[in-house]
Amino acid sequence: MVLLFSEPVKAIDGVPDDTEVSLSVGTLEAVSIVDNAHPEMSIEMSGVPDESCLVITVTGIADLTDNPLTGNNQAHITVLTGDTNGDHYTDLIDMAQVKSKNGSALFGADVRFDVNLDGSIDLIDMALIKSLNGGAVSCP
Ligand SMILES: [Ca+2]
Ligand SMILES: [Ca+2]
Ligand SMILES: [Ca+2]
Repeated sequence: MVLLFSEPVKAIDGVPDDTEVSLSVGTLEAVSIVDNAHPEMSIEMSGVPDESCLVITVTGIADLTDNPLTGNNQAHITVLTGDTNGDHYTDLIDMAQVKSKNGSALFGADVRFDVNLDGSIDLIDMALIKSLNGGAVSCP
């Protein structure tokens, strides 16, 4: 997961780690800020369950001239396998969407149609969505 900020950031305590980032579900593995030129924070995590609402809370960061982060410091992310159209339900609409992309090369936003993450969009992905039909999640 990569968070984008309006300008480059740093950890106020000098080390980007679990004092800057907390997750509502799953396990935080690593936090890094790539460099001073890009306003990006990279967050590695594991064990985030399917059908969950992941809230990432960021605290203790500042811009490069020591102005602390202001404004919204939380990102709400819906975690739902097979929900290719992002409407918070896994259903026949998603299956139809994957069917329309069957055999397409993975490119840009189309990666979301590769539900099993094996590098191609095919019948296996459609079968997976079928098996997950009825899945739902809400993420306020
Ligand atoms: Ca820290
Ligand atoms: Ca859907
Ligand atoms: Ca696939």
